[in-house]
Amino acid sequence: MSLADRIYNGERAAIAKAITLVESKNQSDKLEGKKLISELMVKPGHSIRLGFSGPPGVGKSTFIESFGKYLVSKGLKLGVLAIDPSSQITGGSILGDKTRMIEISKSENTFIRSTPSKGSLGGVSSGTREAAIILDAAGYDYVFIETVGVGQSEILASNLVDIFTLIVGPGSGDELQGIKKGITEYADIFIVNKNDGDLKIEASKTQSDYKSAVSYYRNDDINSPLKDVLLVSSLEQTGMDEVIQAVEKIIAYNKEKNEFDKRRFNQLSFWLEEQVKALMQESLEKKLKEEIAVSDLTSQVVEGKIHMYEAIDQIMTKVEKKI
Ligand SMILES: Nc1nc2c(ncn2[C@@H]2O[C@H](COP(=O)(O)OP(=O)(O)OP(=O)(O)O)[C@@H](O)[C@H]2O)c(=O)[nH]1
Ligand SMILES: [Mg+2]
Repeated sequence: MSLADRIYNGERAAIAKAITLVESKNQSDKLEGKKLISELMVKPGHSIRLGFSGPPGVGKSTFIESFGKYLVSKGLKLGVLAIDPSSQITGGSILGDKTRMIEISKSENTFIRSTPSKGSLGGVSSGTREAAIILDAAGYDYVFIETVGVGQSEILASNLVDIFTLIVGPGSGDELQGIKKGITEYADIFIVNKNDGDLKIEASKTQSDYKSAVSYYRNDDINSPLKDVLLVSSLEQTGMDEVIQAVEKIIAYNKEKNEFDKRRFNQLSFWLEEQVKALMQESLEKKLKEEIAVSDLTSQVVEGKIHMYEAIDQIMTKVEKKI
């Protein structure tokens, strides 16, 4: 049986192998991975992709474990793709997040992949998008993507998912200032985690801070389910009903407004553009090295034979000719 067929059958070993292929830096693996993804994209599954981002230590992994358990208890299949900064130290993907998601990783209905963030671009690793396609084809209902919030990465992560969620902790009012413009624009749902014990009062305060901060970005439709601010405790597994309800409402709303398909279309076109740009840059840099004597021109600049800007013009003329 082909690898694609084994994935359609939901075979775990096949999924793991396929994700390894799309994450690989090896040329022949890459080629095989591309063929596989092309095959899988012809017959997509039905999964909804949810992105979870937020500052380090806010409880993203704990939330995913807790919310994941909740979904699995409802009979749903869940795939988790985590970009794990903690495994950066060991360079492996086994010791990090998996230990924190131990319970759900035991379930037959979950597939968890934790990728070290080393070498990844802004928190989203190359291969995450492809891994989501693999899990979708394998029949998973939800695919979660966890990324650490470091500026640009959230914007990249929001480009991979149907719903993008920002998780914050109680009392993150300071961050609010910085996040206001960027992230609140991209996030569809806000979750204030750690709403338990002594932190409850602070969590409620954070919720209202966020509510007023995001009110500016809410659309005119008062019935819009977007940009709601929810309170949860991942440790006590409370607030999970509200999260799934918010997710379902947004999906239904976006589908009705044609926004759901539009987002996926835009994401695909962003992907195409990104790939072409990367390939163009690669090929131009190669040409620049091989055929255009940058160091010669540099010497001429140093020796005062030509000006810096003349050198740049000369290079650009040559580059344009190549294109
Ligand atoms: N009180 C309380 N603590 C929590 C809750 N969720 C997570 N924590 C604690 O917060 C700490 C960080 O949790 P993680 O789930 O590792 O956080 P993270 O956001 O995934 O962290 P990174 O992946 O390192 O960015 C741990 O000590 C958790 O036990 C919660 O709901 N309530
Ligand atoms: Mg984590």
